[in-house]
Amino acid sequence: MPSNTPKSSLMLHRINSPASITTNTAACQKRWSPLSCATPVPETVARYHTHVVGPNQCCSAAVQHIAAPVSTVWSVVRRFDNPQAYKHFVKSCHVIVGDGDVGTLREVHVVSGLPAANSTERLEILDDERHVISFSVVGGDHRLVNYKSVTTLHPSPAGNGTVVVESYVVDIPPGNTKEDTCVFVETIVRCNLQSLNEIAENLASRHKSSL
Ligand code: A8S
Repeated sequence: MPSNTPKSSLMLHRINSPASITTNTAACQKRWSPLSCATPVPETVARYHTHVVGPNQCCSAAVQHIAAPVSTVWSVVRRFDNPQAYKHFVKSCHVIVGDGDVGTLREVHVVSGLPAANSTERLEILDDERHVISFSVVGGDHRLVNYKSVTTLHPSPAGNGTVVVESYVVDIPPGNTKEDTCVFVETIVRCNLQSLNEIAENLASRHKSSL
């Protein structure tokens, strides 16, 4: 089993809530997990952020606390047709097949300055009850072959906030190291989560002042 990152396990440790806690033992002995096997976590974290990782792949997770209700954050995150609402690297997005259900394909064009032009992505999971969304990259002109990410939202144990957990698996591109790949992807994911934080907090405060 590849080693986990202390940062992720520390952060995930904090999102424990008394409801539906599980230990990560069975899954993480066979697969990559951001957690140590004994760390108690909400059941959806253990289930959706435990990945099979090939020898030429890398995998990591990021956590973001947002001072907005899960319903507000989810209203932004669930829009597979509108990633540009919070992903600043996305210049445009068009749904090419499907109507928003699992299997829908989107074509994303990214801003200039990246080692990429576009990406074709498939919606893998959209669970409005558990607040889980996942997509995989199935084509395009870029270096992140077989990229797959899962994002889950959890009510923060402290109160009216949200904890977002986003994990990914991707092939390590030829000529790059695992570390290069992780740094590149983590930079994108962190930017996206920070932007999501701003947008959701703005939506929540606008909603409050209109009540
Ligand atoms: C996401 C996450 C990632 C997106 C990557 C990592 C990408 O859209 C960008 C640059 C690339 O080199 C690859 O949630 C790709 O969107 C911004 C085009 C896939």
